[in-house]
Amino acid sequence: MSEKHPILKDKCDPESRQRLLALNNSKLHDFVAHYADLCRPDSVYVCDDSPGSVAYIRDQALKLKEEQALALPGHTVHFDGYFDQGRDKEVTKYLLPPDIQLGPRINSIDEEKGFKEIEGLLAGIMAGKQMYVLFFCLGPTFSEFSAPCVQITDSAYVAHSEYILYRPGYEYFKSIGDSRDFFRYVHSAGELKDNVSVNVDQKRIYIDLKENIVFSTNTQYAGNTVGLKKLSLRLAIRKASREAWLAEHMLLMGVKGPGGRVTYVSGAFPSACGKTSTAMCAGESIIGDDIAYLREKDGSCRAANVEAGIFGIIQDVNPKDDPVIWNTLITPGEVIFSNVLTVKGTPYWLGDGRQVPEEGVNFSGKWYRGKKDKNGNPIPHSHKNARYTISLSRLGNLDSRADDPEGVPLSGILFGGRDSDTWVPVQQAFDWEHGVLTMGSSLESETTAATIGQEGVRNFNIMSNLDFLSIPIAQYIRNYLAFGRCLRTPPAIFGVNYFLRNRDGKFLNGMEDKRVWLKWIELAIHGEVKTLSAPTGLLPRHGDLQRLFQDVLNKDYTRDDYVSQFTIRVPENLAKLERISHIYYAQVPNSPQRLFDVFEEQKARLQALRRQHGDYVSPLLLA
Ligand code: SPV
Ligand code: MN
Repeated sequence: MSEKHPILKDKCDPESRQRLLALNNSKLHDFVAHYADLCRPDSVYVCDDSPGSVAYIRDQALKLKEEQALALPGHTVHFDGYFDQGRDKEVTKYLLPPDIQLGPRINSIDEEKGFKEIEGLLAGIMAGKQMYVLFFCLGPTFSEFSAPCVQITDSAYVAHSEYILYRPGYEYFKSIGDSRDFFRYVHSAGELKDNVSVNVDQKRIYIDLKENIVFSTNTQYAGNTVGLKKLSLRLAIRKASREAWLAEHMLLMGVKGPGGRVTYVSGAFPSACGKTSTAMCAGESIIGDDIAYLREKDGSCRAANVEAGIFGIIQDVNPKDDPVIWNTLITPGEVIFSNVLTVKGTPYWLGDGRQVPEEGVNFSGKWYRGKKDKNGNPIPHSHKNARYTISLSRLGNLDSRADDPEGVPLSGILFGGRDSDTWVPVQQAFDWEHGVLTMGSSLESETTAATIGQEGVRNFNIMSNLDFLSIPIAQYIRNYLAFGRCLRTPPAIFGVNYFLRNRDGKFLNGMEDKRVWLKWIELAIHGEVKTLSAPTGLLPRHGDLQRLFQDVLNKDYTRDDYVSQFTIRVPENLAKLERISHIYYAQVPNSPQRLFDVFEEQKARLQALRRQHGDYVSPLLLA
């Protein structure tokens, strides 16, 4: 290796070189050498799975001030730049040859042009810095789900986050020998000032699907930089499409049923729509909160968590709404807080239930109450998208099968978005196809006032995976339909809506109601509740929910509550079908005809119900 790649001999200390040599993989060696040459770091540090490597990275993050120590042992804070507080869709693009098209909803750039641009940005970008080379495994190691990955980064914060969020992969990498089948990521935070990326206009996230490489420059926010998170999801979706499995933006959890039974379900929700809080529901067990792989095995559906940690939204984590995470965040142990407010080593965030401090340090620098941005808008003390990074192993509610190399048997899939006026809180699809098309492929989510100015704008977001699709939307739907056909008993599909409001704009459900929906879903999966047939799916009966509200929340659930929440809103449901059909007609080339047929059938059922009972139909009128 060293003769072939003198650059590595020059840049690596003997231990790092030894670690690279022990991985007898020429593609890996070529990759590291090429980017060491191009990025021109002062030195290259190669990590393995040892505690020494992790400790080195943690120390570097502090030493280089990408993180600062907080008062509690193990706690650190990291700040991303003021304009680097979330995933940046505008500058995230697939590098595509002229003969490949992903459709108008998916961002891309000509391969040659994009590659030239990104290599230009990477040239010399690590001068004065150290390059870290790290190995991880997506999914449990030594299993059918395993996907080995190598990350190059000059950010110790990114590397540190990955040690918390993913399973170690150096030893696993040894086992793949000279295989060429692994994912690669090249990241540089670029030039830093006050520890944040300054060249925001040169922020790019470019994805090379042919080579399975993602490039990320001039950004630090984890969703743009941590290769194994959303960058890998894009690569995995393409790989899954080739190999007939599914790579999904889904939580994975166990729901307890009668007699100690545990039923595994996954759930797709767009960002900030209750995915983590569902996975963390009291009394149930979490496997993962963000990305799951689904595979067919002997005719049944198995699912595994791709990750080993949580990069969770911290807003509203408080002792009442999320006691388990709250406790983790106030206990010594490894936590990276990002974009919160810190006051003398104590982190504060929105909705933490504490008095907002007068001043401190946040993503805007020194913060004081009343601070405004350039446009005169108040700067909150902590960013809405402020996060915490923890290992799942910290949680007492971690499911005992979270690392099972076989995955867990998946019996249900939930689809939910922010929907003020259309879907009932919970309903079961008639079958796989009906669920995939009218729920997953029809998923939408409303923006909140705080994000894009105008409130209530619905965004289409198929399976909550639109931001990450690396195959045409129509292909993705076909893959889903085919996947279901391979299964003896496909998972039952449920549409859920935590955000339904009444005419006065008041939410109809409490945060905890989802605990009841989960119990009902568990029973419905096993055929242990009778359902009512609505045009949009199978609805719970009042009696079952009343019993479950009593058992789970010790609450009364009146007939009035039930009727207001489960009334079929015919005009809104018809309007939704219209909207979604239009998107598929106008913006999704080659949409499957079955999709339009199933929409037409649903429309006909809704119209028939309206002829019989009017626009708003009480569930008590259904059989
Ligand atoms: C999401 O936004 O869906 C997240 C966080 O899970 S990010 O890493 O930004 O994707
Ligand atoms: Mn996510």
